[in-house]
Amino acid sequence: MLIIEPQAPARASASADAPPVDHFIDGAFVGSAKRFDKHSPVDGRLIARVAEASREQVDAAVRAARAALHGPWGGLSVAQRVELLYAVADGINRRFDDFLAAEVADTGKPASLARHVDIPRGAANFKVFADVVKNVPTEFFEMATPDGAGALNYALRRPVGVIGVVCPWNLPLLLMTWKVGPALACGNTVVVKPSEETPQTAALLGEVMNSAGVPRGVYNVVHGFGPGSAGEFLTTHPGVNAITFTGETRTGAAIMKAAADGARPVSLEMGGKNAAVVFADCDFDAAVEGTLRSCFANCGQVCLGTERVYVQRPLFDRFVQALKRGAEAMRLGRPQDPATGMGPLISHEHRDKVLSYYRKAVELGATVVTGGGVPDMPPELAAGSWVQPTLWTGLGDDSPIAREEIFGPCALVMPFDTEEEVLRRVNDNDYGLATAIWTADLKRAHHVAGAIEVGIAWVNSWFLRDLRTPFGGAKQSGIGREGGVHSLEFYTELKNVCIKL
Ligand code: NAD
Ligand code: 6OD
Repeated sequence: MLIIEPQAPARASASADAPPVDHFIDGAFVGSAKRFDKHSPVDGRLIARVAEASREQVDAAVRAARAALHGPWGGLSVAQRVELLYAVADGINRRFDDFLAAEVADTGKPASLARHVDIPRGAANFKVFADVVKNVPTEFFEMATPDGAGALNYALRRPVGVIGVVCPWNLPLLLMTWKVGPALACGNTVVVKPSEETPQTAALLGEVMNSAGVPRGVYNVVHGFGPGSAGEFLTTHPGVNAITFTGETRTGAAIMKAAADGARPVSLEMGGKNAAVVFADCDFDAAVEGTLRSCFANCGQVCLGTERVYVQRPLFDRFVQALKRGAEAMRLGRPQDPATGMGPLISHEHRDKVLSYYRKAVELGATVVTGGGVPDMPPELAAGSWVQPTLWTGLGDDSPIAREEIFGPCALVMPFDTEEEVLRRVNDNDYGLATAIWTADLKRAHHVAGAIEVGIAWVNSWFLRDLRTPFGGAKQSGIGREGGVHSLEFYTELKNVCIKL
């Protein structure tokens, strides 16, 4: 199988005409002397000149966030905070098309996907966590004492302080608000560092915060990169009380080291190498449709996505052929085209990484069932970072293709015989984020879901999310859980008050 080498991207050179994307600090937009280019993943066009925060600007954002804790924000009742967060959600919905356009421009993902997933969830994250904070009680214990009078214990939740929020590029608004929603609902203030690849929706949210009446300094955004830039400046800043992060495992480890100074808590949502397990008794069509989605949605750039597919042997050949047909039916194209099923990867840099695995699979002797290279796109899209949806067979669990996160539209499909065998093989991996189990046998479903070492197990579905449930990864996929009351554990200090009667 020939892997088509990508052309060097023909990109527009930096132009002062490209619109600026600025930081949002203390309720106002501010630029920087230093800016970097943001190119469209669809066609390589220069779409924005993004301000890169200096250490002083990150410091200003953290100071603004600290001051806001002691300003009007800190004096709000829970009911008032909840009302403001509802106004933020309504503000996102009112400017739905602006958010959609910004997200699609930054990521290149199909507008149909962003319209149904990214933007509505961006708004929902504010309402759901406002409701959690409003409705979830704390503890109360009545206690006996030797003098017979007794004592009462009750718990109070208080904000942690300034939260540093470091975000990835794959679901930018959704994953940022998934953390900012509960952080603000609990009364904290935030400094957000969006991915350098996707700066726009975080900035736009600043406008919504102002229109909703959120006091200045509560929500701040600083743009830039990781090491030696805004990410490092934020996570090493002593004024940040806790850090919540989504991204690669090795970045999470670097952030954990930075957080050790000052013994600051971290919540880390990191990489995965998720397995789908397809038993011979499954609903075949549902399993094929669900597995195609879990492998290829968002061009394979979903942390919960499947990159290992274990299929029970009697079904194996038929299942591989059905996946192949589905992959080959996938339409790659402009995000706005309703027929588009898959967009490009986020960048040429990320495509280089994904293609290096495409090459490695072939070198290791994989059978390329479909894909394996760069698709032939029309000339106006040729400078985008497109790759073919790809399926392999013929490699085992020990190959890097089965062990390392690729984060592209690709999966290795492998046969298995017994439940015990597949459990052992699925669990023999450093990651433990998510799994999808396809079976009609309820007893087996419960057993396998209980035994796979992951934070999230789906049975006969994938990415079906109730935001009240615990979300996070086992092993190297994460530390901590967010979602519902679990977010309260991270975003509040729980204080016990003991009253001697
Ligand atoms: P990344 O780790 O490269 O970057 C994430 C963020 O961290 C970016 O904002 C980046 O600028 C910043 N950063 C990088 N180095 C830093 C440093 N040393 N200090 C401080 N900040 C730093 O991840 P990515 O490429 O943006 O996202 C893809 C990865 O995210 C994949 O591994 C994917 O599995 C993972 N992910 C996990 C989840 C989850 O919920 N577990 C969700 C989405 C994505
Ligand atoms: O749905 C969510 O809350 C969530 N955190 C999804 C993560 C997807 C990863 O790419």
